Parts: sequence; C-alpha cells; structure tokens
Amino acid sequence: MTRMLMIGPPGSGKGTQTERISSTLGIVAISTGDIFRHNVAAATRLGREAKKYMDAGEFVPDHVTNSMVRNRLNEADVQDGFILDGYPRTSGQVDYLDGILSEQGNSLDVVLRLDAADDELVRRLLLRATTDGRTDDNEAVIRRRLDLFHTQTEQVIARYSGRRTVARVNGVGDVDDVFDRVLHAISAVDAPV
Ligand code: B4P
Repeated sequence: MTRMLMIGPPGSGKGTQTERISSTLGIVAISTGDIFRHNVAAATRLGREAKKYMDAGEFVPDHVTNSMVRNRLNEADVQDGFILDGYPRTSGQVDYLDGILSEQGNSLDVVLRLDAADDELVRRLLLRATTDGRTDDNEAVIRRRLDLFHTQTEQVIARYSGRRTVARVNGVGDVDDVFDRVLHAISAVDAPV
C-alpha cells in the first residue's frame, strides 16, 4: 500500500492524519496546501500567485497546482510511494493525476475520504484561527472553502468511488481514535482477497 490520496473538507483533519500516516508508515507526505504556504512564506512567485486565491478561499488555478504536483511526483523520494494530501480537488486535477500516474505506469492503492459535518468543521477552523493565525481561517472564507468542497471536490470523490478505491473514515472524535480508524481502513484495503 504505497500510493494514497487523503481527501476531505477543510478542517476534517487531512493534514493532521496525513502527518501521522507519514510518520507511522514511513510514506512521504505531499500536501499542496503546505507547499503553497511555504511558498507564500518565502515570497516566491508561486507564493504571490497562490496567496490571492488562498486568502479568498478559492482554489489555486489548476494549471498552477497541476504543474507543481507533476514536478513533485517526479522527484526521487516519491518513486516508491506517497500520500497526497489535498490533491486532487477538482475534476480537472483528477484527469491530470491520472495522466501522470499512467505515464509512470503506476496506480492508486487507496483514496481515504475523511468525513465531518460542516458545523464541526467551522468550529475547528475558527478555533485554529485563534491559535495559528492562518489568513484563510475566518468565517466568510471558511464558508467559501466548504462550498467549493461540496460543489467540486465531492465530484472528485464520486469519480474515485466509481473505481472502488475510496475508504470512508469518520473524522469526528479524538485524533488518536480517528487515526485508529484510518489505519483500519488502510489495512482493510490492503487485505488479500
Ligand atoms: P489546505 O492546506 O489543504 O487546508 P484545509 O483544507 O483547511 O485542510 P488542513 O489540512 O489545513 O486542515 P485539517 O483538515 O488537517 O488548503 C489550503 C488552501 O490551499 C485551499 O483553500 C486552496 O486555496 C489551496 N489549495 C490546496 N490544495 C489545492 C488544490 N489541490 N487545488 C487548488 N487549491 C488548493 O485540520 C483542521 C483543524 O482541525 C486543525 O486545527 C486541526 O488541529 C483540527 N483537527 C484535526 N483533527 C481533529 C479532530 N479529530 N478533532 C478536533 N480537531 C481536529
């Protein structure tokens, strides 16, 4: 089990659980949100471009995100596997990732879908706003990010569900309990049939 996606609404715990999967299973994590934030902090050209969209709760345009992911997936440390956190989020990104994987002769082993209700997500992100100071954690922007999840990223999940690769995980509860569910979901997919 080496090639995974972590998909879920903003605040569902994608980043939190991806970090745990990475450190426990030794799989390299790639978070598009983190890559953008590093670029914003370093004031690179990519960061200046991405910031406009992130601060408004919008998706960074596909052509920018896709080429960034392509470059990352061609690096040596991910040739044996990766967990992609927060990508793909649009149908166009699914097509693009399919293209990269097919060029590489690879396929996905599992898509983890982390669930939580919108009220819980808003509560978590507003709490994070008080501790982390992320510029996209204010109520209006959070609502926009949730809208985009429901209108665009749910279609992404539907496409992977059609391929039977989606494992659904309840993201509500103690972080350790959610992680136990994640490990269980991964091992269930990995089990010999
Ligand atoms: P992300 O960084 O992916 O931001 P996010 O969706 O809010 O998720 P994040 O991983 O940070 O939060 P998590 O759910 O772990 O994206 C940010 C922006 O980048 C996007 O809005 C977009 O502009 C851009 N972007 C990224 N990828 C893109 C793409 N593919 N295409 C286009 N644009 C893209 O955790 C949230 C909070 O909940 C944390 O405070 C955490 O401590 C807490 N939490 C986690 N688990 C919990 C639990 N079980 N109980 C209680 N709290 C919990």
